[in-house]
Amino acid sequence: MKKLQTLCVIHKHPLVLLGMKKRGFGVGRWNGFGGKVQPGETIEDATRREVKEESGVDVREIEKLGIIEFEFKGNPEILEVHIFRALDFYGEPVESEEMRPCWFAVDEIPFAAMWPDDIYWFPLFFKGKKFRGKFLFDDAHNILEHTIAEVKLL
Ligand code: 95L
Repeated sequence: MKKLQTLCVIHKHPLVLLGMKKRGFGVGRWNGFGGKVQPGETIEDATRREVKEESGVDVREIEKLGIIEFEFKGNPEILEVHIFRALDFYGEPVESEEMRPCWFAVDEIPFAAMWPDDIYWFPLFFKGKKFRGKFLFDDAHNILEHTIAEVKLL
């Protein structure tokens, strides 16, 4: 059972926009913006919609840089997360019910307060490399197994 999800990280070098998740899954962590793909919607459209809902901005071009499958031990569903980079956007970030946006320098990313997989792929992401990976988490969100690799094509 696979669930398609989107994740967008806005990268205006040397800064990155992340959102503190205020409720729901991943609460208390700095996240990219994203969520579920709805029926009839493309993955790109879902990415743009979720970024707008959660941060208030309209992203310009988005580029898919990664696909990662996340599995939680004891849960049969696999989250297939399509990870996008946006280099520019229209509007100003605003806090939503879900997220509190904040800019971070690329060399001061708060990895200790983020999902533990981020430290494995952010370095590739910042270089604009494409990547594929899989992570298996336990119930406390510790990484039990992982693979991550740069790829030529997604
Ligand atoms: N910036 N990274 C994220 O926002 C992120 C990273 N890893 C995850 C792993 C499982 C999951 F359900 C969500 C995320 C996630 N949002």
